[in-house]
Amino acid sequence: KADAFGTYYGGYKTPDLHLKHLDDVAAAKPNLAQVYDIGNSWRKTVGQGGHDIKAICLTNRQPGDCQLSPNSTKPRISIISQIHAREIATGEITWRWIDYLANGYGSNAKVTQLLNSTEVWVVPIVNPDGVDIVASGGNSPRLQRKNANNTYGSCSGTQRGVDLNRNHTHKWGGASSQPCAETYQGPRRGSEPEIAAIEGFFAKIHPDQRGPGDTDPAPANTRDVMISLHSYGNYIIVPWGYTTTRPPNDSALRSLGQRMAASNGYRVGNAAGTVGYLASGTTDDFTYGAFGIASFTYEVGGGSGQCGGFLPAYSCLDSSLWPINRDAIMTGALDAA
Ligand code: ING
Ligand code: ZN
Repeated sequence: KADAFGTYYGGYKTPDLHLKHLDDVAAAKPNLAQVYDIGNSWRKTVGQGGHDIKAICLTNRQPGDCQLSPNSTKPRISIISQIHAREIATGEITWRWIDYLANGYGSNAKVTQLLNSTEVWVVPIVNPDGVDIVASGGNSPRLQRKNANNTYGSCSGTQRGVDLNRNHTHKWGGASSQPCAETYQGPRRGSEPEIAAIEGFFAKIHPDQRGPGDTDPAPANTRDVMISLHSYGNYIIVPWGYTTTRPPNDSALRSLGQRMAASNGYRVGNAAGTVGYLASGTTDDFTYGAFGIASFTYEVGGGSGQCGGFLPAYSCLDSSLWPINRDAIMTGALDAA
């Protein structure tokens, strides 16, 4: 299980440590950072432990900046990670991204330019209950993908839970309806508290351009960007996930995807053209479909070797996973700026 420092498997952090980190950064850099509680994990909603889900906003704060309101003066980029618990490199990348911005402001020219012009929102742990399950394995992390909701079906071990990246409300319903499946979509669109939290958060910070029902897509919001970090495969995935049909903004989405991929070398395409399967109810389909935001899923890391798979050695973050993805995210963020 997690050690006394709240780390596991060579240095990866527990949800408690991630939440404390956000508060520590905001306390150390009050002019740059602000933290918001955006909702609860499933276990917290049923009184079985669990966690808050929190977002941090980073910018060179002027009056009116970093508010949970759609009327920002600065463009916004959001980066979220560990919606799938076992994809442990992704939370470590956002941890380091937060520190990189908070510590680099005023000394690193790109960071300074970014935070002078843009609000950077980060939700490092979207699925904290799942990450607790992963960390409970200590040096043999448990490969939990889904959340911890055990009220659907009678499943055992890591079969329990809802795949939060199939539970979003836009074009929901094309994934598995079997509760014990890895890609169980849940009984209803947005059924899970983690998805209510993250969707409610996005709806607070972006003008809601949804048409009636599932109208595809919202009018383009060419200002804001969303990146959801997953692993693995070395891909930058663009909408749609639920269909092979290309969206109206396809060429603009792929063009920004290619500019980001100049740093990490990842292959850019839709789900069908990268991972090779369709996925309904994903985060990027939701933020693109509901708000018209340029939305991307990164699949960080390859499929084999000590830096591949769901559990890359912690040292892999230093050698490749962190620097190449930091620079790719920076390209996307500066594009918003
Ligand atoms: N991969 C993503 C998944 O949720 C994905 C792939 C993301 C497809 C977004 C389409 C859209 O299955 C992992 N590793 O979770
Ligand atoms: Zn994933």
